Amino acid sequence: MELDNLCVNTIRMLSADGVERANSGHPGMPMGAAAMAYVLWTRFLRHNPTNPKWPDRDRFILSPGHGSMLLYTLLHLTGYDLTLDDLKNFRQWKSKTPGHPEYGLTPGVETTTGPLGQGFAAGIGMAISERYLAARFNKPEHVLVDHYIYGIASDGDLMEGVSHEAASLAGHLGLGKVIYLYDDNHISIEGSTDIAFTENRLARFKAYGWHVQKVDDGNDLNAIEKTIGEAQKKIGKPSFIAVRTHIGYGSPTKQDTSAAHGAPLGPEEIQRTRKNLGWPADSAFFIPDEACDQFRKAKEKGEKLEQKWLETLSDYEKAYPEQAKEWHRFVNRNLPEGWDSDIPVFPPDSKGSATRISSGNILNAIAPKIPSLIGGSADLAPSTKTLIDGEDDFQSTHFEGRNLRFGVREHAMGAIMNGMAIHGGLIPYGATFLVFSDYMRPAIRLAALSGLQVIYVFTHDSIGLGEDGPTHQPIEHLAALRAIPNLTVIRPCDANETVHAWRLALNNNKGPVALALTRQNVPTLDREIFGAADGLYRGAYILSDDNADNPDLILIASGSEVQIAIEAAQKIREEGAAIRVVSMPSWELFDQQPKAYRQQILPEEIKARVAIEAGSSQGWHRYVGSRGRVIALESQPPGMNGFVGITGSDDR
Ligand SMILES: Cc1ncc(C[n+]2csc(CCOP(=O)(O)OP(=O)(O)O)c2C)c(N)n1
Ligand SMILES: [Mg+2]
Repeated sequence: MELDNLCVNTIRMLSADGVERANSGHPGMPMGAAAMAYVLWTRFLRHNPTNPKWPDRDRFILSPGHGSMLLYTLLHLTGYDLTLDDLKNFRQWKSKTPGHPEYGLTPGVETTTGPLGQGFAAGIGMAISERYLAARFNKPEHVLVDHYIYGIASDGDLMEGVSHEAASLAGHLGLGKVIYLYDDNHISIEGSTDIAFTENRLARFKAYGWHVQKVDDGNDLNAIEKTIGEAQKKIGKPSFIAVRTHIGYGSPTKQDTSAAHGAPLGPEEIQRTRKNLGWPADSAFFIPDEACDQFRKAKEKGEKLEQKWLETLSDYEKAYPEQAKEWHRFVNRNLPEGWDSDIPVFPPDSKGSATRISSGNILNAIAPKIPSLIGGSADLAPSTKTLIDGEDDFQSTHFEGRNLRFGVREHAMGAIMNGMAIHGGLIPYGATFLVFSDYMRPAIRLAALSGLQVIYVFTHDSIGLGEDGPTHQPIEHLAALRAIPNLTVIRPCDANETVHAWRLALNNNKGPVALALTRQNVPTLDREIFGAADGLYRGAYILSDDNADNPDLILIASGSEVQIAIEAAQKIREEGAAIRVVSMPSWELFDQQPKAYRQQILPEEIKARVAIEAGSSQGWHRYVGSRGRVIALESQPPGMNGFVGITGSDDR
């Protein structure tokens, strides 16, 4: 139909105009994918541009974030709070239309994308949240949660390992609400995908357990509509639709070439493209009225959809007042009153226990009170102690289950947790050995960037883990995690610090928290003798102090090395020196303290300071100063003799 074509070309040209004006960006992807995006957004997507946060909206993920102009164009056209001026400010400093979509910045952007594969995997996390919430809250006559997770994925998304991991898990779990359109344009940056990407993608997804379809002509609106309709009918399988598109469609010389990928069309080529698509000459940012009206129908439609849902919610509140309260708690991320009433206080114990064990006990004390807390591990639950006792596994037969079995898929676990958190309603946690945090790093970074409440339980946090050898012994991992802005890393020294670490993680909804926990026992400190464990909230606090005004030496340690610091202090004291012992479970928390507090714990004038941590010394100099020393692991300890690897180093 002519109007449809006009609308599709409006998407193409607005996207190309945005890139042209910014003089950077990616016009080709939006131009190629415009038709499928149009069908999806005008014939299927249930959303309310007036309220981008309506909980039961369908989610749309643009996994190839480089095609961001496609998303901005759709948001503007359908009536989100994103003006034409915003489109004109594409890629400008502080604009609402950055180079890649950023969660929290632009209304309607459901998740940050750009690192290929992340959006794909985050969508699987959203689908997990959708099913869990549906299982927990829906009643036959009151359906509160019932929405799709739509996405567009590119060649790059499908090449990245994280999408393989996530697709495999989604197929296993039968997440039928996932419908992904594959922008099958045969082109990536270096040219034809023939140079590096030739497997049968449909067969691959079929083998993962997905329902697969293909559309031979990416401009055939009816064919696209039909396949999405079919996909919706497939209840128990995620859907993958390969749509043969043409990058840069409409551009006479750049279509089907990688030249359309990452640079503006250029003034002459964009004129030629306008002509080719029947667009007026010199018509940058032109939106035909009929096209605008067509897209804007989304507003009224969306308001009605949400209104209807609000009526359902109101009926639900009357019929199930208690559950309705819980629903609001979930959505607002509030913890129920008394959630911490069963949290243990661990008595002093010189033998103590591993902090991973304490963590497991704490998790199991709070989990019954916080049903929005759900998680699991990458096949290491017996080691990471992250199973919730008495709860089912989350499986296609038990979407109400709270124990997630991520399988050995750390990267997808990270990205999936991001999607779970971003979907709303849940607080996800995920566990593995600290050494394998490397396998999750890109997703952790995105969680931090997006300010998501995600909890990482990283156990076996030092060479103290035992006999596994250097492949399993983390060295630089704490430093690497601490280098990620807005990630709070906490390495508690004993059971009671672990309690406060969990409390902090549950209360911190501004960003992710990583807990670094021991495999081996650590003593539970007697807090009658030592400083109170809730000092953890301040990042560092005094455990013991011989001369509060003027200690001769400050020993600073984290986690399992705190006991070493305490023992060392004992010995040095015998020689008559006044020692202060500081437990420093979290740099980030300490750095947030007022200067006066920091000065109180680590007074500027006391230069004799030693930090002890069984990891890389990198960064510790900030706390010990130029005349202090760090006792750390400067090199990979030898395999079987790992325990003797800890050495003092002079860090001047
Ligand atoms: C993890 C990651 N690696 C590399 C890049 C850089 N990059 C951006 S787009 C792209 C590939 C483009 O090919 P495709 O995904 O098919 O998108 P199209 O060119 O078809 O729009 C690459 C390598 C990235 N964004 N993320
Ligand atoms: Mg491509």
